[in-house]
Amino acid sequence: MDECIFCKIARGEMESEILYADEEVIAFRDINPQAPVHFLVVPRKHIVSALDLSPGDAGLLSRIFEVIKTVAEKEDIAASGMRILTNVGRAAEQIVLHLHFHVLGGRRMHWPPG
Ligand code: DGP
Repeated sequence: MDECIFCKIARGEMESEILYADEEVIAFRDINPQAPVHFLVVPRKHIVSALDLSPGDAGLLSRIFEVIKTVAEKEDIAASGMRILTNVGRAAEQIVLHLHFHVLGGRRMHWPPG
């Protein structure tokens, strides 16, 4: 998708602090961090949200969670606990319409979330 911010980051056309990249998945720091560690894990393939995943994406989804674990361990938030979330649609304030998983850690997370 030409105008999608996360597609542009994945193509290297927009700057971001990349923490991990392979042929399917990238991870980079959120521009507006909500915790001491806050990064996003994003498929290179343009998928709008979790509701747009299809059975053919099972391998990709599994890869995304492997990358979440790898980067969380590298960022030293895996052992203490962290939050993984994906916003879907307007009521959840999904701003970027390209599937992404927020990974937050380095502080105590509260429940229920806002
Ligand atoms: P969401 O509300 O789930 O769509 O969150 C989108 C997140 O993406 C938000 O926390 C800020 C982040 N973000 C938006 N634009 C950019 C960008 O250009 N670079 C980076 N690194 N993060 C961005």
